[in-house]
Amino acid sequence: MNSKSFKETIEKSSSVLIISHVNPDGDTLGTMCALYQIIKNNFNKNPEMVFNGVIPDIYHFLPNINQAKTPQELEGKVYDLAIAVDIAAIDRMGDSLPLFKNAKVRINIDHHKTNKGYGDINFVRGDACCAGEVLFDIAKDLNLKTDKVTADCFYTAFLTDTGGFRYENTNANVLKKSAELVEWGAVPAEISGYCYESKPKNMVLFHAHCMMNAQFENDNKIAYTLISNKDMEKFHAKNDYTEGIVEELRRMNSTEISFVLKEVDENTTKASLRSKNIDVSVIADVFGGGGHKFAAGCTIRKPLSIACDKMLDEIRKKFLIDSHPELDLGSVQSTDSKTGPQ
Ligand SMILES: [Mn+2]
Repeated sequence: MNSKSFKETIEKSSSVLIISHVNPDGDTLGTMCALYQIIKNNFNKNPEMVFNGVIPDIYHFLPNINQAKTPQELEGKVYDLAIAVDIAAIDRMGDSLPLFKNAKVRINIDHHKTNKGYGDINFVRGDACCAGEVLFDIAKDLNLKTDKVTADCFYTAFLTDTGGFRYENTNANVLKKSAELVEWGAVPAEISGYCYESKPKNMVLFHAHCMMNAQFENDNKIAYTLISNKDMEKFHAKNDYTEGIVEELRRMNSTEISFVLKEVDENTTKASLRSKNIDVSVIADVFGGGGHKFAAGCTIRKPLSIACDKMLDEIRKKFLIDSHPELDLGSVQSTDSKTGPQ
């Protein structure tokens, strides 16, 4: 899809809504705020933004984020144009979905390879490091006016979706574009400080607790932890406190696959998976989820401990094949001997 259709569609829409995904992260929020600023700067329109769930405290520094509204506040409104950012599948819109569906025209800006192109106009590029990069390229292509506010928002998307410029999606182009954002006024140390050095004390202690409860299988190649609602209550943990734990488990030199299972209610468990070399999106897919090769997630309609057995079973089933000798699943121990978190 060419950038001209993006420009023309915005030009002829008098009301525009930008939609971010449930459990918002730095990419969806950064891209949403960047787009908000771009539309104000270049099209002389007042777009609206909608978020679902809780905006993590660390992202409250994002310019204009306080303008974002909840789907409840916007209920019943019909927009000329709705733009989804960083949303792999429509169910990731949560309560914002009716607003997207009811809009006269829908644009989909994303970088998830599993995105099926649910918009009327789709800008989906699996090669981009973040949804922010897809929008950045459109903005450059159209020669749109940008400023420090836009740069801060874009930089947050680039920084967080590349794990601080460490993941495999970090390449020369990503770094060149990030350098350009610094030229526009983004200050790397400042934004890294907000994103990575501002955890509340309870969150750090909660992470320590989850790490102490970690379980290991297959010579420590599979690392995981279970988080119950009791654990959450004990640390007064907000929903976003679970962010980063699955990456911490992957950080160990022995880990090939890490996952975190979080109790939603007695029959529902949320799973996050990470890996170093193995495509974990195929595991998430088994449970109706998806994501990227090395970072995926899903919801399992089972209680926490049963979901855990199912997850381990699926990992074994998928990778108990010759093509993954690195997992050496021959040495898997029985899951019966596990002790879960108290
Ligand atoms: Mn993203």
